[in-house]
Amino acid sequence: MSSNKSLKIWIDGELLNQADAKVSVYDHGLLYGDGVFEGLRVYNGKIFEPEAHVRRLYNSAKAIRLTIPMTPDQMIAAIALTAKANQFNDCYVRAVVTRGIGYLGLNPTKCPNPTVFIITDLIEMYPKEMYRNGMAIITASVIRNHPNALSPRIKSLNYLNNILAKIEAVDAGVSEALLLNADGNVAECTADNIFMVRDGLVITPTTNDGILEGITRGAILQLCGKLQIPCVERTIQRYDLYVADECFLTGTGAEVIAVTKIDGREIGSGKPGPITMRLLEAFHKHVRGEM
Ligand code: PXG
Repeated sequence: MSSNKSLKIWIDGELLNQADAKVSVYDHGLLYGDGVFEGLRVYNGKIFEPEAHVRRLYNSAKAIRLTIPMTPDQMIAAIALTAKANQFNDCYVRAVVTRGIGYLGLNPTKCPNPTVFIITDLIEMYPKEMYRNGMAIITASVIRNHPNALSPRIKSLNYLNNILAKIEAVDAGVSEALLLNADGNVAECTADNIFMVRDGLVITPTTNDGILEGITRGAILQLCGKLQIPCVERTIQRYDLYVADECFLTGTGAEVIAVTKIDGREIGSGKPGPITMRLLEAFHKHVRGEM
């Protein structure tokens, strides 16, 4: 879903009409996927966890030796301004920082000015029935990027790894694909972190398993604490998922969604489990400041 109205886009300090918001074909974000981004949400006119998102954005930039030409506070203000300019009370936000305009060679030091743009729009990641009934996923044949090649902790503009897995999901007629890491352990899905529940314990892979440290993942771990649901970050294998009582995904776009089938195997009862539904409800309250 995306808004039909003509949007205002924030680009390099200006709010432009959508039709006028353009980047150069010499921008290294386009030529090489050289840049970083964030996906955020605005709920009830308030940006959800702005500090955590902006911190991750600046850390991603630092890791690729990219200096964002504004302060984190200015970035948060620009995001708020863009959402307001489009009269969005609830929306999705994409904040992007590219290496900027250079020439047709890789050298990023030849790109003096990073490009920054912010898009706010409506999104619906998955249909409503899927939240009630759960989703099926498959394991992709491609593995998650090795941390020593390109760390999955960097939210870079290079999403080919995830896109190749997403294509496998689409080919299999499902909405998401699970990626394993180079050790064969469970990492994450193409745009979501993964959790499982076994005997009342909520388990999610560790940062060392090669994942993006999701903001939603962090919120769910905190909510488990508040609700006194035991949870751990621990390396898990695909077998653990197959025999789990419950499984769910978390992400800015998806929020919390139950997984009821993995590689053709029904998970638990084959319906969204009670802990998943409790956490989904708690998350909805949390984003609206009610919890
Ligand atoms: N893993 C990966 C690889 C992601 O890209 C997450 C986990 C979840 O992280 P957050 O911080 O969102 O809880 C992501 C997030 C999109 C889209 O356009 C992708 C994400 C978020 C929002 C929208 O498909 N990725």
